[in-house]
Amino acid sequence: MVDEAALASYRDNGYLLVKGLIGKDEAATYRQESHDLIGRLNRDWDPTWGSAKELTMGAATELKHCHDVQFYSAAFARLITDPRFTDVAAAIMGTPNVQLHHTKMFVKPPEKGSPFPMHQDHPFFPHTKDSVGAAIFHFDDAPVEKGCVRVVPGSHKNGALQHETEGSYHLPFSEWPLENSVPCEAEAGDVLFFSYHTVHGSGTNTTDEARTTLLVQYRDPEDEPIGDSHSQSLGQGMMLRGIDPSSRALGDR
Ligand SMILES: O=C(O)CCC(=O)C(=O)O
Repeated sequence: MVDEAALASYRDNGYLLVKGLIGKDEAATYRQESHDLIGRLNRDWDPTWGSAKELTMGAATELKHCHDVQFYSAAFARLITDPRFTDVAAAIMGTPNVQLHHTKMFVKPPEKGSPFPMHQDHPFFPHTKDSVGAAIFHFDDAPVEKGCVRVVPGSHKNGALQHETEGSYHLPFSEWPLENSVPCEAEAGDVLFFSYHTVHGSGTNTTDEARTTLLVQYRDPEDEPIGDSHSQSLGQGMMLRGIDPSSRALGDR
């Protein structure tokens, strides 16, 4: 569980790195699960944003990923309902109820793991009450050189910002350079929480080791999506903690 000082820091900065939320041995097991899954999928589609080339001076980079991992391995279903995680998400939102929006596992391959331009998650899936948050589980260490996630502290207080749309939603590079953000270096087992209004991105993995993470987007079940963008994610609406007080019929989501 997080204490009041940590919650105050989250409210102030828009992010919170929770050290050792899961153990290093557990993280190593999930790392193996992730890499095994990527191997089984054997996909050649690369989700690197078109706009990422602006950060690599045109050099090609690579990203491996899987959405909705809990539909491929029960280990991930256990992780996203683990109270060590859901208790923090609940405390951050100030509600006992935590609902799944979607999950997304990323492996940034060695030497050329793709960066992410600075952006908010808000334009991808806006909601009426702005409760939506991300939790990034680190399954291996993520120093700056591995392209750790970077944030702009306090940027969530600006609310929704205008994004450019070419090559995925991103903020103008001149106003929001990656270098001006704060690197959130993490160790295996750490989890980074941030609001969908927090401006964030990440650098290129230039090391000889992969960076392996699982991003879980969650929300208050009483927070309604605006429009139906991103509503196709499998398992969206699953309760991770507590109940859905709205008790909307499943087909109405
Ligand atoms: O994993 C990362 O480096 C950043 C991912 C991200 O920002 C996103 O998927 O919105």
